Amino acid sequence: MSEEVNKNSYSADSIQALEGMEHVRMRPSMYIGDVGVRGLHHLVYEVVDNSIDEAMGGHCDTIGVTINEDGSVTVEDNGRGIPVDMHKKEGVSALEVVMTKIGAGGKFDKDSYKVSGGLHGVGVSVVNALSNHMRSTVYRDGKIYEQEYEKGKSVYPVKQIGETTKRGTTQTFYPDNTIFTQTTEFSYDTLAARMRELSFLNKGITVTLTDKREKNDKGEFVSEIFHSDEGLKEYIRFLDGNREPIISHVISMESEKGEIPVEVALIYNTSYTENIFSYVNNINTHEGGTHLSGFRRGLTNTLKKYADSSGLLDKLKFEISGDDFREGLTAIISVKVQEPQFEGQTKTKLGNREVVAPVSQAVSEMLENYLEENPNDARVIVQKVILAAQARHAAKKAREMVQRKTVMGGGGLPGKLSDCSEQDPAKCEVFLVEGDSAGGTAKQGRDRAFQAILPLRGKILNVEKAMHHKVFENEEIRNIFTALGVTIGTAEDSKALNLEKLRYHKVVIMCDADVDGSHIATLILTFFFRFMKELIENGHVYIATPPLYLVKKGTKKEYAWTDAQRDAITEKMGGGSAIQRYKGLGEMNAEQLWDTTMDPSFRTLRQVNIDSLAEADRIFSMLMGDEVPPRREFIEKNAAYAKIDA
Ligand code: 0RA
Repeated sequence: MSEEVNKNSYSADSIQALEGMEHVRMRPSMYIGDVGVRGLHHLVYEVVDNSIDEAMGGHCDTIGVTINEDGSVTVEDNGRGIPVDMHKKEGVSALEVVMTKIGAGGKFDKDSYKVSGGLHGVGVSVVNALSNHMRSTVYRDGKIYEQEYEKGKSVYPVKQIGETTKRGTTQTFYPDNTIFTQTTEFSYDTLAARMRELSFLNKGITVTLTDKREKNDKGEFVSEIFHSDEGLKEYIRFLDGNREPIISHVISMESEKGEIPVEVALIYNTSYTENIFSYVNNINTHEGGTHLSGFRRGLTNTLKKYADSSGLLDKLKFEISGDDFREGLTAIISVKVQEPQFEGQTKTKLGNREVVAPVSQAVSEMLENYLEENPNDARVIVQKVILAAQARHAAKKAREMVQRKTVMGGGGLPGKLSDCSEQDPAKCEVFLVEGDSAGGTAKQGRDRAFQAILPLRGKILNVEKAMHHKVFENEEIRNIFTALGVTIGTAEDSKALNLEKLRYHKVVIMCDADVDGSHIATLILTFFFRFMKELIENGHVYIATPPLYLVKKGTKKEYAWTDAQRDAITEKMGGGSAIQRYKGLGEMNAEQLWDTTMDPSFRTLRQVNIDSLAEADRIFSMLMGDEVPPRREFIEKNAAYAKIDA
């Protein structure tokens, strides 16, 4: 089909639509958040969301996602197929409207049960606009239809290309590398985590993920099938697979009160951490919101009522607080809201007030029933709550000690900290260094104007297994709090982190490039994840990447970070080169450490970010827990570098 025909078929409205598409390409971050790795993967989620909607409407049960050999991604479903008939107002096919008009979505189908998401829900046309090339194939009414696009513009009107007995929609897109300049390479693990999450959140659907770029030992493409018959109940079992439950069942329920579908599942385990994941329209609401408030209210009220009437609290000398009911709790809340209002820094906080009561009621009803039917479990939970209240008192005292020293300047900065001279936190970095000896080298090698060094002694406390007051009593951890200048706890939220006084905007974990080093880095990261999540969420945490090898020949010196690099350098230098394997930071002198790992103009820092809190939680609980086999499996699979920052 020629350009000419194509141009003539556009009405005035669709020219506006084109301008909309230009806007997406000019300001992609406004639509997909960013144009980095995260934004790139959002493209896939956006296309998959449409198929999930089709499935939630009861029209399809199977979704396939394929990373193709050429780097493109194909998403297919066995739904009704996007309609291809002429759209009266636009003068082109409905498919073309959906694909090329911003905000068209599937909204012309009023009957379908569709809720649009916050971060996603921008429409597949945004994916199209940000793709070099895209192809939609529709299997519908016995026919196969096709249309292709370039940078969001149709290349030809929808055409029939064959006949079929199939039903469904298949879409393939090639992300535009002039927009995704950092990378256009999809990560299988990132996509797998999201597809797994989606299958738990939407039970009954089968999602298959295939990577055609890679074959396994048997010569087959890497592929996984995600399917959950029990939904959130199963999700809880998956998340808590490495923790020990203290009650006999996962408690769960589904309800639809005030036309708001609510699903909740929870369990209590022996740990001291609270893990609540909340979702609105399949989107993880990191910052919580009204559904989370409703959950907390329902949980606290019901357990309090039960505990009061049971007489178990009679001997308790102090008040029980809301937090005490959530120690060792793993819970998932998933609600569907027609017009969600997203608030907060990252627009992941639900604002709709009408959601509080339905969630709170659902949780109360669910718990009342469970406690009634399982008196043994009820007693175990109440006892856990009492223990938590006692521990909280101890922790409060310990924490106040830390705070007093931090805020009042009583104890001043930790003696081990070598501070920098710059006062503006935005320009300052602090290196948390494994061991006093490497700390000494780093202190000599650094640029003292803006780089501070805090050496940490040996293995820091495993916070995953420690009670909270132990954490606040730990000297290394107190040093981290004091050095960073952050405090925990506000009148409103006893666990909120106050970052206002953060003294360094870059917090760099620098450990040996070996198994022990990555264990220590993981311990520090676990501490940040559990006690300073906001530090990670605001992008302040980094991991330094010291080299593994030094290759020398005469006066020539080059560093290598991988075995492949080492081999390439040895080859380049020709015969007679010597390889030094760095077993630890301590083997480098100050100059080498600066050159390779600390100099901002040369070093590589890996920024730690948490795409999926649920996945991070599961990995930390596994890495830090008691079960050895899953940990070994994970470490073997991620031998080169544990992918805790994925
Ligand atoms: C609106 C109406 C109809 C189908 C769809 C949307 C639809 C959209 C997508 C996006 C990906 N897969 C999809 N499958 C279906 C059809 C309405 C009808 O047939 O009556």
